[in-house]
Amino acid sequence: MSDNENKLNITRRGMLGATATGAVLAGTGLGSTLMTAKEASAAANANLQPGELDEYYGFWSSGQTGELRILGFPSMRELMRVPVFNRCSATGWGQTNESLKIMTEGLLPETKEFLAKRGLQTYDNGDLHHPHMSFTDGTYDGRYLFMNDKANTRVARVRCDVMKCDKITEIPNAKAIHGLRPQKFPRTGYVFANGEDETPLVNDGTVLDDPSQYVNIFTALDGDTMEVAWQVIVSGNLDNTDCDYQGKYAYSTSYNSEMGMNLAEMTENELDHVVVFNLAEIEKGIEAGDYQELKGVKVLDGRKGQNKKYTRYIPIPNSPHGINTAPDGKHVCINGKLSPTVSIMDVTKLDALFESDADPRSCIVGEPQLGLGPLHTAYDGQGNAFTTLFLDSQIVKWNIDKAIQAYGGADVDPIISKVDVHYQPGHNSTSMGETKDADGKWLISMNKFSKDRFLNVGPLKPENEQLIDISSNEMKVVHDGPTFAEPHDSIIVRSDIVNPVNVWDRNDVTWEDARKQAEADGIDLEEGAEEPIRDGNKVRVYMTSQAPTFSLEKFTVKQGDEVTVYITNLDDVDDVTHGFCLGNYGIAMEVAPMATASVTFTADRPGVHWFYCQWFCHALHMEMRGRMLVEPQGA
Ligand code: K7E
Ligand code: CUA
Repeated sequence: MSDNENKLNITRRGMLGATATGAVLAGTGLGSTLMTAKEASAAANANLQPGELDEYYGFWSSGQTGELRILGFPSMRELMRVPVFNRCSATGWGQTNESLKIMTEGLLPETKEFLAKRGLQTYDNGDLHHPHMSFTDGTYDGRYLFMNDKANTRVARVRCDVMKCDKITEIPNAKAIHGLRPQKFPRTGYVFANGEDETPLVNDGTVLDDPSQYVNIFTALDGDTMEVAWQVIVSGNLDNTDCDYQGKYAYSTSYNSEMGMNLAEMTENELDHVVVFNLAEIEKGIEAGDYQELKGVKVLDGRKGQNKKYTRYIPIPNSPHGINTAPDGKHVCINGKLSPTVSIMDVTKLDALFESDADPRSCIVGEPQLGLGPLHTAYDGQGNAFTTLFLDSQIVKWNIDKAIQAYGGADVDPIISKVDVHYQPGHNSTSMGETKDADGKWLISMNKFSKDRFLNVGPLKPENEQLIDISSNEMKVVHDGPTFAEPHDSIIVRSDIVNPVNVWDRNDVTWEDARKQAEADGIDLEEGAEEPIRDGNKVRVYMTSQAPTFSLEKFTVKQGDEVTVYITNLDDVDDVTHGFCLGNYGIAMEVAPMATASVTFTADRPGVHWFYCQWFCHALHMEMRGRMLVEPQGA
């Protein structure tokens, strides 16, 4: 068809009605210039009026920024950043005693020792890819968010009542926690976490450049305690993971079944695999004592050729990446990455693999060719799937049943439509799409490159996240949202499921240590103390804050004292957060309504040092300040 004929065709089809226009334009990549009436109204929904609240929460990873982000969705307004693996200048995360406790108590002893030699208490960086909410009975329950740190092999949890991180666990034996998912049924339960990088099982330097002795480790944590429940040694490496809606199986992709150490070796095989973990058999194996204990963790052997019922290996083309269970509770899409296919696994056929040693591929019921570079798949809850095509820079909408029929030989095309995205999408997420309550309204395409979509900010560009209306067969890009370094994954949660508080509960566990210390000192945290409490060269300062004053206008310490400042915010009012920033001492922290926060430092600079409240709280906020007087040594 010539260009002219093509245009003519569009015009003629356009006469047939708005829906057909949308379909044709989407197919030609011109879709972004015209909207149907229906699409325009959906776009209007995404652009909320001032003061209007969103229908969903978006929980966004921030990749190597190391924090969790909360967005209002579909407006894409960034609401909050929750520091997790990073240091935060605004909140004092990584500096307050309360945050340092959370960041350090789950580290392995060897890591603490390693960091101490560098003068650190904890890592400063993290690489957070996969935030997922806790489940009850196949849907989000609003209790916790769990997330991985690929950079330093950790798993963290955020409390949804206060939206603060409360646990970070370093995973022993494994390396580079990447894929992470909470158990969907009956509840979370387990949190499954993949170790991506291959290392010797005991990685103490005895084995170095001998990959034949390297392994990878699959970890299940207990989501309630955040302790490691068990681990399984696997063949090949581990990339992404998911689990079923029945509570029987978890499964992970491997792009390096070859156990190669360079690109050529890693991509050598046409088929890599998915490892299926049989949760009941693993629990039986632990009960039977079929494990070795390594760094305090029970480690089972689930490698190929072990003849055990812990794992099965399903060949999948080719370096598969994302793995996503459909809301139908039956089908799982495994995204082929180097293969243009998505492999559909039927979870009801997994029992047979473990019971009768059936052909491992017998659980694959469809393998549609969708386009180049399929990475992740999301769902609308109506039998359709949405797959990101990294190389084609498109999202493809396709029908699962039709793909299964085509695999069985029927002459049907499972592909419904494609839409161009800008550019190179990795993850995508649909509203409630990883739960049984997928609602088919919205999809977010998380694109790795933004190139020319925004004003140029220099060689380092933001990523581009595109909001797509999926309420009709023609997907419609309605919004571009730039983001920084670099969200991989997100979840979109109905707002009624998430109910954070406005003001802290004074009995919160977060400042348990501060309360114990205050009690030992005979002080009420809620009242503060008029003079610092001295204990050798340790000095404790107890203050309260109430807009626009701190309870102390000054306090005096001696040069070299180890000073701990405790602040309890008595403002029992929404949004009246105070802070404590100590000038030229590098100290700053947030003190939210009815919270206690504390920070410890050495007063090694003599002289007059002002502290001030750095969260704007009152018309007299500038006046909310005081002095720390440091007597010089020998005075
Ligand atoms: Cu595809 Cu780390 Cu989820 Cu990135 S992973 S895209
Ligand atoms: Cu208190 Cu600003």
